[in-house]
Amino acid sequence: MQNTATLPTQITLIGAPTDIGAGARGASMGPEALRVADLGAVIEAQGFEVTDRGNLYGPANPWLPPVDGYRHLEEVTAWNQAVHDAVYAELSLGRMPILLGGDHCLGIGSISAVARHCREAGKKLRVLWLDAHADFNTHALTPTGNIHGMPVACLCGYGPEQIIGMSGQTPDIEPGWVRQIGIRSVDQGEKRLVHEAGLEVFDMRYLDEMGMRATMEAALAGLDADTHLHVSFDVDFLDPDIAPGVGTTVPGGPTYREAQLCMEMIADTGLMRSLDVVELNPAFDVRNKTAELAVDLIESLFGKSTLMRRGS
Ligand SMILES: [Mn+2]
Repeated sequence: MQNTATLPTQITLIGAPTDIGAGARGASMGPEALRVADLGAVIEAQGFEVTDRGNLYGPANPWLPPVDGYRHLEEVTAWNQAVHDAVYAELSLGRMPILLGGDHCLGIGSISAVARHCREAGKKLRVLWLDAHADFNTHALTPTGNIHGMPVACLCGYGPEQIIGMSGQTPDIEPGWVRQIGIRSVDQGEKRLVHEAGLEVFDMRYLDEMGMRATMEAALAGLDADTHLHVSFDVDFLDPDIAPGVGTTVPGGPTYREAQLCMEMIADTGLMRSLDVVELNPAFDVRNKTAELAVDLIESLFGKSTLMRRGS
């Protein structure tokens, strides 16, 4: 259904060049790869005004083993605080922030900022989590200690003190505000916690049986003009055949056409107010093709449709 709401006209790109929460090095090169693939110009061509604020600064990656079930907790905290402040500042200006990751641990800073903004503005929040993974691990459940597998749990209040409640309230968000799409790799203990918390997951089995259209209709149900829609786009959501440039490929993801439909249906709502693009890893990519694909899909998020439609 076409919504009458329109997107903000001013868009801000924020680079966060780090792989501090990841299990492989290289996501730190993600922001530049997206710029090389012309992200800013592509969004401008859809009729928006784009400002690139450049990159945030944070601690280097010391590449150490986990301590008490977390790798690099101190550095992860610093990066997320920087992301939180930058995203919140853009929302306060009435602009739409696009976070260029960086690994998915940065969703903690980004979405806690969105939650803070929504609380102050009296808006409802819906988070679409496009990912191969549920990212709902805790230090007790994680096999690796990599915090990029924990952001949804942290936002829902399951996590270390330093990185929960960044929005000024714990939990930052309710599990019921989240819809996860494309999930196909969940650790055993994590699965239990996902069920306990009541997270709504549209996994690949659901997608295969119902199709992308019915999946997105369900994930987008209940939105209204007072809803802030946040999209957290982990590039490993996509099938690795079309998107090899990620650190944690999982076979059996959405195809090019399914991903396009997903993005177009989000665009049709007119309600997207913030976006993360994370886990793009140029070290695993082939001639920047995954970055180009991500930009292509973001173009659809901003309203480019494959077919001409009446009234569009
Ligand atoms: Mn993820």
